[in-house]
Amino acid sequence: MKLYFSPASPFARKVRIAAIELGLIDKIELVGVSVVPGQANDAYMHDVNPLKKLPALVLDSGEVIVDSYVIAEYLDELGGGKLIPASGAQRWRVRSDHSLLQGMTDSMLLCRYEKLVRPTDLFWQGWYDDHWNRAWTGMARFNADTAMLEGPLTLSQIALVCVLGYADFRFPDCGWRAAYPNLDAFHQRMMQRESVKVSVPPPA
Ligand SMILES: N[C@@H](CCC(=O)N[C@@H](CS)C(=O)NCC(=O)O)C(=O)O
Repeated sequence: MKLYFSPASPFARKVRIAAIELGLIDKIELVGVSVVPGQANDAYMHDVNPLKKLPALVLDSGEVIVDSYVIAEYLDELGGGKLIPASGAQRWRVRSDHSLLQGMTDSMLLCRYEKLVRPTDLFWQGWYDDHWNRAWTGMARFNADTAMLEGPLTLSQIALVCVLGYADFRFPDCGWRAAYPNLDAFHQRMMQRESVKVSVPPPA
């Protein structure tokens, strides 16, 4: 299998952590790709993902799986279903938490693009603040969820560590550790895992 990724992508990081935790990383070739809004990457769009988004997983059959959740779900099935509970309340909780975290990551990425890509004179502060507020309020939501933070490893915990790692990477002065001490303790615990440690985004 080939995983199209970037070391900076929080969505791709989630898939890499899941693959390591599931014992599947040796079956995956990592292929680095650059995708930036407003910049062409016709080869990637044509051959892999018309949406020009990372990550994408190409199976040995040539079939392409897109969206980090779907890729993680595919890998989880292959690896024995350790990260997404198979049924019942636990399953919907993990999936719903994951959806929240996915939305928080999307909002943080939109903030990043607003500053990095959009021409400075078109910068829209109210829109930026609105999206940052979604990520920040989401952090408060998870800071209060000690059952989730202290429970067994799930895909939603992996998604949360990727949100926090992305905050460190792109918004280093946002102050999430001081504001959310439970998330700080969770992050420190998660950083003891090799999968989390080796996938920290490299310094920009
Ligand atoms: N829902 C997608 C989101 C993926 C996504 O937005 N990836 C970013 C990189 S972190 C991307 O490819 N951005 C390029 C673009 O939007 O042009 C997933 O979970 O895989």
